[in-house]
Amino acid sequence: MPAAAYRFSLGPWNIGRGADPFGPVVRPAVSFDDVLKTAVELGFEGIQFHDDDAVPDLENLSPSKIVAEAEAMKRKLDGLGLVAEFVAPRLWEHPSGIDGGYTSNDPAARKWAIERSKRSVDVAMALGCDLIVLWPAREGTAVRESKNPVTASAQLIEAINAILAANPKARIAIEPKPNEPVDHAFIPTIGHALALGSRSADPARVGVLIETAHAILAGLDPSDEMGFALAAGKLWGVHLNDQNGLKFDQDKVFGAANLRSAFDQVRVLEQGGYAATGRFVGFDVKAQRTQKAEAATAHLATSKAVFLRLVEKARSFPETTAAQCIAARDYEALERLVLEHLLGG
Ligand code: 3MF
Ligand code: MG
Repeated sequence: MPAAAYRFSLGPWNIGRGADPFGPVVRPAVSFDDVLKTAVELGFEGIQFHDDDAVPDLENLSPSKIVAEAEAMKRKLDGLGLVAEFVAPRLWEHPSGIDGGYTSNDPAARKWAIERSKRSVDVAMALGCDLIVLWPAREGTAVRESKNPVTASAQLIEAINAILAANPKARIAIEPKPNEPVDHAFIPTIGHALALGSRSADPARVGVLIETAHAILAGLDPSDEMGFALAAGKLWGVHLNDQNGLKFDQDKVFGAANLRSAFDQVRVLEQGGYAATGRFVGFDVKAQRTQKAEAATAHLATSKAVFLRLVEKARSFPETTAAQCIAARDYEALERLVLEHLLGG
């Protein structure tokens, strides 16, 4: 039987303008149509959307107009053979989300966040996808005493329940991150996300999206986070990238900082049968600021190429020899086997 094939996705923010906290943009804006063109050229089938990527200016549009615009976007995707992977309500850039959305200390802001999330559900359905990604970016604190974590947990469940109630088909994938932009996030790990989902009104419709860099920032092994979610049938998306230790969220090319860790992530996706679920291998990678405009999509091509090379490495891994090392409790021999395999020996 042929091995299951992976499907790849990218987000429009992956093709950025090169701004960083210390300097302005260095490349011209890329139109959404050109992002879609790039996706097709690079062999990516899925598009990851923020709600306002799909429907710009949606805050100023009526619910019916939002749906009409999302339907127009769906027709555009159809014409190119692309599909929407998920829609994420972008709460963290709007003035109402300044202190977080669902856990803001301002009740009007909390109401806004839930309403906006319901509009995201409408956008997703019109795009023909049922997955809502929640990156709880500002749901946390910079000053620890500014919010009550007991109350915040209840508010997060309330928001999740409101999204689930908005449409019986909607599913939620929580994308945890321990810090940045906040100091302490309320849902820092996959364990927190799954625990929260299990306390929702419909746990079967709440899963997770795992980003490599976020797991590393939490001091955890990304492949173990993936294994934990896969075992629970809850790994509904990934944001593969890389991260060189505990510093700002780097969104480096997959495998660029730690090729062995990238191998372990691919291997656990293979072991957990991820490809057969039909879910996407998504990347959350940034082009380096130094890249010239015409070469500012190389990071996506490289991430995908590295992933596919590592699939070959995972499928050709000498499992029988590895099992013998494990049976003999000779983990030094196993270490050597892994390293030689990765070195091409
Ligand atoms: C966070 C995310 C996105 C962000 C994106 C832009 C779904 O890790 O994946 O939300 O918007 O990374 O910074
Ligand atoms: Mg991400």
